[in-house]
Amino acid sequence: SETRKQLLKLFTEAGETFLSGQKISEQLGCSRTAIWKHIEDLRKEGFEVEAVRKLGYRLKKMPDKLNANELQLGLKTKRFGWSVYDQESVPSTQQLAHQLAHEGAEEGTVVIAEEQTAGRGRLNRSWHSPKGTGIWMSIILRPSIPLQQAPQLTLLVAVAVAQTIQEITNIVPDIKWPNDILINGKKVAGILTELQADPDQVRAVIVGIGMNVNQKQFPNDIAPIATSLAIETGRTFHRPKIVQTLLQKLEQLYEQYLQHGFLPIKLLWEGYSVTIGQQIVARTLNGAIRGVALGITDSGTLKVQTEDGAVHYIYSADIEIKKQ
Ligand code: BTX
Repeated sequence: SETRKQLLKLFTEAGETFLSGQKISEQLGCSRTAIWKHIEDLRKEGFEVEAVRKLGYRLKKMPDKLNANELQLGLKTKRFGWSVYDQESVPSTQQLAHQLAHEGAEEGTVVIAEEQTAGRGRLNRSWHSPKGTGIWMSIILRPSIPLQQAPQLTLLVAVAVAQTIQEITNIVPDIKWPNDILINGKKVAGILTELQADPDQVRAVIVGIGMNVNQKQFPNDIAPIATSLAIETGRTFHRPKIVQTLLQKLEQLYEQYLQHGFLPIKLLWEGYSVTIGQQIVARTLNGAIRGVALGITDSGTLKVQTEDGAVHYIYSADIEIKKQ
């Protein structure tokens, strides 16, 4: 309800400060009994509201739920995240986002779920997406760019994810070309960019982001290569706050990209990159290429120089970085 929204707004603006029942009822124009009832409802939803005699109320904790209410409370973006499809469980948020994009969903539309039962990575690989612990979301973009520039968006999203992790945890993560976000060499987040396109123009980009947040452990098959923010820091995190930060960073970088092109994004990306200058093996669908990663081109492809001096341009591959 509108009162509930206003009450939450008052609480979040007040921060650590107590609000008296008197003040709240004046501001919202309803009785103290009504306020008390709303506070009880919030508690049932998982909000922790502290009440101290003579001082009043303050909000101690918000529920760690990824729904539209939580995501939009205090959200500072202009467009991203103002249309949200929140789901308890879906096969894949990508699937639903594709469908919505086909139906004309606007730019910045977000699909988010507590759990994915068939989360996917690149090349039909699967993405482990257990309930209530990570961020599994897709966002719809509609840039007017030619097809060959689409890989730039994967790198842009990687920068947004890296900046978000840095802001939330103070850890500077690494980006491994094109789409892995690593902490201490282990994957903490992955990005999947898929297109809906006409022959030469992008109609929609469906950006899938998976971030391991509060998991304490992983299934055996990925345990050696996967990590979460909780494992790396020993803390747990409020996921809606992370999503808000991510949407803000994404929107900022995306606007910068549309106005000034890929160059500023490329510079930021290079700052997080662990690929450039390394001896690597790039496994592509057409075989493996061994050499030195020289850098990324202005379109976002990876430049690799093999021992014979030849330079290869790689659009898509899995990269193994050789220990030196
Ligand atoms: P990728 O193909 O680069 O990585 C997939 C590989 O990563 C898997 O084969 C497995 O080895 C490993 N892996 C699987 N699950 C995890 C995990 N939770 N943490 C770390 N490593 C893992 C990366 O693909 C792109 C992933 C995008 C996921 C998002 S979630 C929201 C959206 N919906 C959806 O179905 N996919 C995207």
